[in-house]
Amino acid sequence: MFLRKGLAICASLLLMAAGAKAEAMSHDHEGAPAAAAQAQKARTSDPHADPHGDAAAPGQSHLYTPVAFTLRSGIADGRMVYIGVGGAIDGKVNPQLNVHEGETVQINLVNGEGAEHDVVVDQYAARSDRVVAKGASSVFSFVADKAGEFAYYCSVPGHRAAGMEGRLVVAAGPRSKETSDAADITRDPSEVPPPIGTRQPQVVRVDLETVELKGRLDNGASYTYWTFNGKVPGPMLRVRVGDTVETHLKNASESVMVHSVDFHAATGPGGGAAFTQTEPGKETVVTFKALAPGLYVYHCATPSVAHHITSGMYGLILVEPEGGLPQVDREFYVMQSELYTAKPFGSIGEQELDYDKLISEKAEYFLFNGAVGALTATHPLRARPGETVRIYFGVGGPNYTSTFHVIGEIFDRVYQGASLTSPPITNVQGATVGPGTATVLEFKVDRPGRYILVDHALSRAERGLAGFLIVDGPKDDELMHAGPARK
Ligand SMILES: [Cu+2]
Repeated sequence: MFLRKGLAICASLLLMAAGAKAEAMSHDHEGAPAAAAQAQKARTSDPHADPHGDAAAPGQSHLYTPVAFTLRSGIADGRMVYIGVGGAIDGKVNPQLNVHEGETVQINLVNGEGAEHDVVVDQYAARSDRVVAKGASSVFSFVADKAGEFAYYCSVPGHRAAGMEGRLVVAAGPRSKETSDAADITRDPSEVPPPIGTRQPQVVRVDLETVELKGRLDNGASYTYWTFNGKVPGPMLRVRVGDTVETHLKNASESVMVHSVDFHAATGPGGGAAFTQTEPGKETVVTFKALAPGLYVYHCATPSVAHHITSGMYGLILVEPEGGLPQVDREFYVMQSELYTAKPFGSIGEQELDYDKLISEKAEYFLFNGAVGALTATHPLRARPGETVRIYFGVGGPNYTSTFHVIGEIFDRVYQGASLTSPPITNVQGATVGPGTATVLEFKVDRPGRYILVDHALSRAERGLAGFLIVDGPKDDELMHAGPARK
């Protein structure tokens, strides 16, 4: 078990690295089907994960859209097995295939090691053609018109006994449409307010609305997020030192919970939370003076605070020093958090918080900007070679410390602890950022390619935590190329 998991992690990192490499070696890397992009695409387009499709209009019929699975033959722990490819079954040995009554099921069989194989489901009198050579594939489909639990297996003599058998579970009744009406709650990392410039201190009004809504956590999975302004993280706020920040906190009338806001940029009881405990349908106002420059987390501080934070209630406020920050070409807003669902990572359907896991810090999901795929499939970061990039990075948490790293890049400057009044440290591989804190990172992107944002506690990449920085432009072989040094 341990070995298999370890291999799965290695394999997916290799895939990502291979993706980055293929990307870097190609001019036309938007068109190059790099492995990481494919892996991501498999997640986003896997019809099993979301049979209704992301683009589908609510209420539209998807009865005839097949629920597709890809199985690859292979060896695991010395046994002959099927290995799931893509979506919720990715990397799983003899994965359970979950469908609903009445759905058309399509199974793609890929020969992964060269022996002859097929897939048979007796109860539906359904079978694939045999695949006889490595790389060969076949496809078959059937309508799952009987609810129940059935075996799928390889009918080549001896193979079923050798391990090639899994379960097809047909749930009674149609699949709930719950995930197709889930909102996109992910925050676009390019949503950074413009620099303040050189103006005098003034009163700045900030409007925050706390909104509880069903959002897409992953393809085929939803979660009832609690948010500031409907996105995760909440809006990035930008003021200057000496400004007076007048915050109006409105709690939407549809809310179930009381919410509030605690600004780490503020000095005073609860960072403002003492004055902003807000009932549904009500509004509170708190005003504070931004005394110290820096990049600060804000979050809901209504008990249980960890529950409100994990559900999406956090954001960043930048208090610029007088005169602002040095100009850069691109600024991005990225926040990390973790989620403690009752069902394991990758489960389909509506996910619920598990309070015991939350208080014992056993996270299922690790997320950049609110959801799996937020910074890969939905909103990858983009820049051009030669541009300078600044990332405002914060950890909502509520519990895990991040070692933020961009694979294939070195941070030219890191403002440790997000202190903007201390000199930044230079030439740094990773920034350690604890929960409820932040950092500012700057670097120049020198070479085109796809760079991967991670927390270098890389097991978390297996639980949703990854982002892309896509750098388009002419390649520069001086900095890196495949093969030996050139004369
Ligand atoms: Cu709250």
